Amino acid sequence: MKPLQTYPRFVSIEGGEGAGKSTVINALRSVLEAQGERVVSTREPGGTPLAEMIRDLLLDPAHEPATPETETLLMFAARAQHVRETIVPSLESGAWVLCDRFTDSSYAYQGAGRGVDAAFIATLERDCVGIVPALTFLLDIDVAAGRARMHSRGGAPDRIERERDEFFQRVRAGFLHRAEADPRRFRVIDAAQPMDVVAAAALSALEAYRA
Ligand code: Z5A
Repeated sequence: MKPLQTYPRFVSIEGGEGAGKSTVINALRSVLEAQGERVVSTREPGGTPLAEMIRDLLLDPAHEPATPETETLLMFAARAQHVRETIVPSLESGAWVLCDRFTDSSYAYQGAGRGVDAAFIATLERDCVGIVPALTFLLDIDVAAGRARMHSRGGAPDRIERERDEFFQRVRAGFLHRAEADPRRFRVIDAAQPMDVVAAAALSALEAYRA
């Protein structure tokens, strides 16, 4: 079996709704850039023009409901494009890549959340993606607290955000299970803390990782 390749500057940020991924990405980016590093911050699904079009298909509530398999394959179609067009070229040019979600989200949302077989996801990961982040921050927050943040931010919920709490509870458990299984890669941060505390925890974990 072909092993997944990793790059030391490939960092992903994961978590449920309203966990504060954007806040953490901005903090990591500022510190790295202040130290003279080149940083590419990107997101999934998305990160290239074609992958952003797939994102629109995935999140638009106007479409007919996607089957779990359709949703999974579209996530991986977007990711395959993103990896080849954006992530790998950036890493090979020496930049840091800060990725808002990556394959762990597929294991959590489509696997734990929708019941798609993890072995099928692992096959897609190996054959269509081929890489894994070296460092992953999991911003963990209680489902109700995360949803309350999103609610106070306003805006119409997308197709996935319309799911029920039980779905998001399975997703949260799926993320925690992955973090527990791979403690070398994951840093779990209590995202219920104030923003500056969450950002400081991520920055100190990044510094420890680089040391
Ligand atoms: N998805 C999937 O199913 N499978 C996959 O493989 C992938 C994705 C890759 C889009 O992702 C959807 O795709 C997502 C998973 C699915 N669906 N859901 N649900 P997304 O990342 O674009 O969507 P999101 O998770 O809903 O992201 P977000 O809305 O931008 O959340 P965030 O980046 O974690 O949060 P934020 O924007 O930084 O903060 C949210 C609000 O909370 C904002 O008003 C902040 O000011 C506030 N906030 C943040 N941190 C704090 C703290 N610490 N205290 C108080 N308030 C805070």
